[in-house]
Amino acid sequence: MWMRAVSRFALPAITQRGSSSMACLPLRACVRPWWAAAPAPSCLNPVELRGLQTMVADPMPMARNGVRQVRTLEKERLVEVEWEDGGQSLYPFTWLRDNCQCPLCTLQSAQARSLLLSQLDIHTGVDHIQVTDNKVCIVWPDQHTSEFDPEWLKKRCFSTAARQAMQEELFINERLYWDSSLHIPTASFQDILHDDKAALAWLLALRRVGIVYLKGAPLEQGQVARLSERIGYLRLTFYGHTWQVQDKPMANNVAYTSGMLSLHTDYPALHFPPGVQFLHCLSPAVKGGESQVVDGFHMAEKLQIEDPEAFQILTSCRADFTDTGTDYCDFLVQSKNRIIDVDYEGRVSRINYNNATRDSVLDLPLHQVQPFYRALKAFVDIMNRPENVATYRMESGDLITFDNWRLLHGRRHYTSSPDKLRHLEGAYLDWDEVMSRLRLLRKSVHGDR
Ligand code: OGA
Ligand code: NM2
Ligand code: ZN
Ligand code: ZN
Repeated sequence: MWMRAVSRFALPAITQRGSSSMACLPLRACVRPWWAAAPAPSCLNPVELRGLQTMVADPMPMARNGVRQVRTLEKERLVEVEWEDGGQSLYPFTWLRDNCQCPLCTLQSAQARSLLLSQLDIHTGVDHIQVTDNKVCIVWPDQHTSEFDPEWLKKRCFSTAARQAMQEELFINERLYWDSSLHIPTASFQDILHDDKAALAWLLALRRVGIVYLKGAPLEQGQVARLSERIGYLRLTFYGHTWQVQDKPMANNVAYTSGMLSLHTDYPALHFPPGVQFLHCLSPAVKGGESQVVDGFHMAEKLQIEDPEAFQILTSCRADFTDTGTDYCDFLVQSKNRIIDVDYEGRVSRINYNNATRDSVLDLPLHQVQPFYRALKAFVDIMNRPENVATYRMESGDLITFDNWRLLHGRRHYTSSPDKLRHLEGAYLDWDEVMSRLRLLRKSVHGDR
């Protein structure tokens, strides 16, 4: 039977909302970008919404991107564009010259810059500027001319709000935080393979929620590879292109036993751990083996609030990880990772934690050892609280997809029966490839606008 954490109807709900109720909204009328404007799916029980974009005010009024007038501010070396809706945008001369879209400066077939920095005068002036056919035309002092499309310019406006909107459009960093009451967004494996709308809803939920449950995958190996081809290609590691999670003699990893797996992220022994993980259940355990997940970003936020000292330690001290054995080939891997990675603005960007591969080598001065253990235990205690852990049981044909940089996952011990082996097949992908497919699907489903 389904456990509480799995919501069968969740993902189609996202799709419907995404395609119907939004269609009549003006482009810029919502706080979120147009393609993300669907309300939080009702199936989710998000604890909080996190992400810059939710705090961004309407970056640009929606009206036509018509240009009313342009002028140069010579002293500041800026072009000022006044839009028909009354707004204004400023663009540095140097940036405009660098981003000339003409065939001499841009290789159009690759949409790549061919103008070299050695050819760029970063002190250039402007000889002449005017609006022709609603395009901004600039003649540079050497008589080279550039033409800029107003829509193109507007998206690249340097105001804080416009930059934030553009970054959210590109990277979709908004997150829905959750706890044990999560109903995991769920979709049909076949739909995702064959329907672009379903695939888009899948990847959007994977990004925002961090986990999506797929049902109805054929009961044979090769399905995680098939699903990865829907995106691009999978990530090869020392455990192979895909890997078989089974109780194996002389296991080269604790995952390949029937033991419980405490909450972990996969592969912190690599400095660049896989971003996304797929696990396909081919045969469940007769008894035990239930899955558990927690929202690592949410747990890190809780730690920061409850125990700022522990958060400080786990975001600054690097722990050593190690992994050795033979699989795809022989390996002896070492890494140094912070348990909680934060970006340049202090926002949590990745969790790196697998207690099994945490090395006995601990490269910390003596006096930092006990504080490190105290901090790590505080974090693990929070993530183990029943109110934070979502539990589900995978049945044959179920395929779970999740953000391995954000979620920690585990499983209960299971009873190994020799005539019916528990068998999951897994594969990794990276976020760059997944995000690439997400952007392309967004374009093909919704069009450029
Ligand atoms: C793993 C893992 C989960 C499971 O192989 O790393 O977390 O349910 N497996 O066996
Ligand atoms: N497996 C499942 O960090 C880890 O060792 C995760 C990886 C063996 C590919 C387990
Ligand atoms: Zn040019
Ligand atoms: Zn794992």
